[in-house]
Amino acid sequence: MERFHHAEANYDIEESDVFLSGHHACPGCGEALAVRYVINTMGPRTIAIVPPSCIAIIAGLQPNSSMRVPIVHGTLESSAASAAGVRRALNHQRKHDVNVLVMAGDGGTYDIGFQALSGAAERNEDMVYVCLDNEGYMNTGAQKSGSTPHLASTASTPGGKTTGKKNIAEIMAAHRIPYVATATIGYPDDLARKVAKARDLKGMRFIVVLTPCLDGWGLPENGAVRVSRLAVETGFFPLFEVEDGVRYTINHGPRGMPVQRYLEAQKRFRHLEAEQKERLQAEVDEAWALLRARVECGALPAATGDSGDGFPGR
Ligand SMILES: Cc1ncc(C[n+]2csc(CCOP(=O)(O)OP(=O)(O)O)c2C)c(N)n1
Ligand code: SF4
Ligand SMILES: [Mg+2]
Repeated sequence: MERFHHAEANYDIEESDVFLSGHHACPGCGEALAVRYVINTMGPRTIAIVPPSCIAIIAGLQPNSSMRVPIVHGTLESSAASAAGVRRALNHQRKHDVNVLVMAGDGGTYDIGFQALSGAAERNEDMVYVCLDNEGYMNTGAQKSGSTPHLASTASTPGGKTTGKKNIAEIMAAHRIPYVATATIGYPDDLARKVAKARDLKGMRFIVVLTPCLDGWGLPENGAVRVSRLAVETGFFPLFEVEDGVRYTINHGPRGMPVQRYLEAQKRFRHLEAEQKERLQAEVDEAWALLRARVECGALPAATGDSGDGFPGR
């Protein structure tokens, strides 16, 4: 592990050198930066499961892979099931020190891979599952996914998506798994800390990382980190952790910046009327009220205590 300090961007993290320079993502891709932080924090004793996505393009094919770890290129439906199988095979070989990691896109997590993910979470399978969330099926031309925000324009919703973004962190927390977190590339120290925490826990750990896509969001090549910070500063994408499905911690409150600042930085929202922007602001405010209520509920004593099976409150 090597320590990286970046004074201007104000971060200081420890990274291994699993991720190599030279890959096939668009220059400036937010997802590639997220992959670097995640895989370098997980370290060299890791097997990664990567379904079809831009992550698979970033990982590349042997012998030209950008990662110094074994990678299973599975199907879009089956990442969590594949990871569960790899974990069990490793356990059988007594290789308990090898981490099993899924790096899947939002399409492969919120939608197409969700059945396998939910089943693995219900069984509390032992893995770190990271969803690199660029809010659309970007590898196939930026179609909308279950993660695309309300009113965002995509290749399949050019006039704006009529439904909202699924709250995958809450959905996963409802499975009462040991650890759920949200993170983004604009806050690398927060992201690396959460990945390290997940790595060192047991059972199902789930992190969703907001990773702006230049092409799909309509950003300049140097825009991914700035927009990911705006997502947090405006409250559009809250940073929080959930332990055992109930104990919520907010890591970074919104700084009172209007959502408008986030919307105007991206082409996918440029068609919006003033009234639609106000509606999105109201939705963000409502989501924060619910999140704060969850924090307060989590501070209450558990209803039934620990059942002893690894799942509290059952
Ligand atoms: C079952 C199935 N449907 C469709 C595809 C085609 N496909 C390959 S990659 C991809 C996009 C995946 O989107 P996401 O998981 O969000 O990853 P991203 O490309 O955005 O990183 C799609 C639809 C497929 N491989 N399998
Ligand atoms: S399409 Fe988007 S997510 Fe895919 S490599 Fe390009 S910038 Fe990254
Ligand atoms: Mg995607």
